[in-house]
Amino acid sequence: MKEIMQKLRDASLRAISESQDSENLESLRVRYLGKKGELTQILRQMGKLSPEERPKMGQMANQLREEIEKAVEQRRAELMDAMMDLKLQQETVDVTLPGKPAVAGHKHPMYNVLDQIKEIFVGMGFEIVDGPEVELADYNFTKLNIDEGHPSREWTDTFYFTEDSSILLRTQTSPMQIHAMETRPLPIRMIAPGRVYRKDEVDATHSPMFHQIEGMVIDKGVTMSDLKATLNLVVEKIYGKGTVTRFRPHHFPFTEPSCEMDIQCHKCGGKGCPTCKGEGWIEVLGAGMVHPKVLAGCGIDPDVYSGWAFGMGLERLAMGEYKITDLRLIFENDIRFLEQF
Ligand code: 2U9
Repeated sequence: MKEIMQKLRDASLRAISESQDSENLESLRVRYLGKKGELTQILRQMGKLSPEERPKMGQMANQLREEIEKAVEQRRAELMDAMMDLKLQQETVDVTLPGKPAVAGHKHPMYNVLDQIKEIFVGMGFEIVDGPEVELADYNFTKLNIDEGHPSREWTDTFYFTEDSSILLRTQTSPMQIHAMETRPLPIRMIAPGRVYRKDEVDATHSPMFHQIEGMVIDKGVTMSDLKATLNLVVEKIYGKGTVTRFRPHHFPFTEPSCEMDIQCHKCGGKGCPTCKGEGWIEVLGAGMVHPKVLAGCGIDPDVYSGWAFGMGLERLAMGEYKITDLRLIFENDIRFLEQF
C-alpha cells in the first residue's frame, strides 16, 4: 500500500504541476481527491491492513491528501497569476498614442443673428420670453384683433388641431405678448423669439415652419417716436452707425398706426444693386402702436397706457446678413453649407 501511495503521490503532483488551465486542474483534483477519487479508493482498502499498519497508513494517506490539496491551491494561484499577466499584456493601452481630434460644431448662422439681436435688446432692459407653439385661436387671432373672417384664419393657411378651429400651431409669436399683458405687471419690455407655422409650400423664400422675433413695450406715455428711436438704435447696432431707415405706412390688425421699416441698402448706399434688388432700400420689419382694442382686451386701459410692437422674420434677416439666396439651405443642415459660417 505504501508503494501504491508513493506512486499516486508522484503521479498526482507531477500532473498538477503540469496542468495548463483551471478546468484541467479541477478535473485532476476530482480525480485524486474526489468521492470516487484514487486516494479515496486506497483508503477504502485500509480494512485489509493489520491493526499495527492501519494508523501508519492512515497518517500517510492524510499527509498525502494535504500535500495534493496544497499542490492544487498553489497551481491554481500560479495559473491565475499567469492569466492576469496575459490579460494585462493584451489589454495594454498606449497612452502616448495621439488621440482622435474632436469635431467641434458651431452655432447655426440663424442663431448667430438671433443671439446678436437678443443681446442688443437685453442691453436695453428687455426680457426674453418663451411660450407654447400650440396655441388657442383666441390668443393667436381673436385677442390680436384678427376677425373671424380674416384670410389668415382659413384652414388652407393655418395648421389646426380641432374641427372647431380653436387649437392651432401658432402662426406668429404675438400670442406671447398677449399672455404677458394678461399676467405680467406693467410696464412690459419684452422680446419673443420662436418658431411659427403656416401652410406654405416649400420654395426658395417659403417654409411651413420659420422663426420670428417680435418685441413689445407697454408703459405710460409711450409714443411712435419711442418706436422709431429704439428700432433705429437696433438697426445701427446690427448694420453699423449712420444706417439710414425709413418708415412707410402699412396696415396690421393688431397695431394702429402701423408701418414697415426699410433700411437704406448698406451695400450700395441706396443707388440700387443686387443686394437690394435695384431698390436702394431693404425691408426689415413691420411695427406699430399696439391697437387700443388689443390693450383693452388684455385688461389694460388704453387711455392710461400705450405701447409699440414690432415683428420680423429671422430667416430673412439671416439670409440678408449672410447673402443666402435659398431659405431651404437654412433648414437642410447640410454640413458643407453650415461650415461656411
Ligand atoms: C401684440 C401687439 C402687436 C407684432 C408685429 C409685425 C408688425 C410684422 C411680420 C414680419 C415678417 C411677420 O414674419 S413676418 O411675416 N410681422 O410685420 N408684427 S407688428 O405686433 C404685435 C404683436 C403682439 C400684442
